[in-house]
Amino acid sequence: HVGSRDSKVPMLTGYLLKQSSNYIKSWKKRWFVLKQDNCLYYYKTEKEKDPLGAILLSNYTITKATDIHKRHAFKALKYGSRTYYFVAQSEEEMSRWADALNQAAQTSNKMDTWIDVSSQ
Ligand code: 4IP
Repeated sequence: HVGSRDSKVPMLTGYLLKQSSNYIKSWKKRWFVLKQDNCLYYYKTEKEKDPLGAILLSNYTITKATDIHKRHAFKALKYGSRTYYFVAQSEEEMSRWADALNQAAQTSNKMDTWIDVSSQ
């Protein structure tokens, strides 16, 4: 489901695999919701009300993950922060997510700049 910026509808939702940050590096299937606040929320299932976590996309860069041996893998990278690895169900799903997340990351970058400038 794809929403537009002027509605309360999430920008993008769907299931992705997310790699755990520990040494086990297990893959968890999670329901992801990209919201208007440029945060990416993830839930155990789409029925869950409380998210397991949220990723503030500001200053993240989303690229193909060529450093892992999985198809349709992409990552979210930010200097000094956790690198998130994701796997989509198809190449098309991957680029849909990458585009939406990059767009959200850029929007929140601009907002950060604006906040920084105005608070000085
Ligand atoms: C867990 O791995 C899950 O991958 C968690 O993901 C993850 O938390 C944990 O990382 C990681 O230890 P195991 O179940 O194999 O132990 P989820 O929250 O989606 O269930 P996040 O949410 O942070 O990826 P740590 O580093 O947060 O503990």
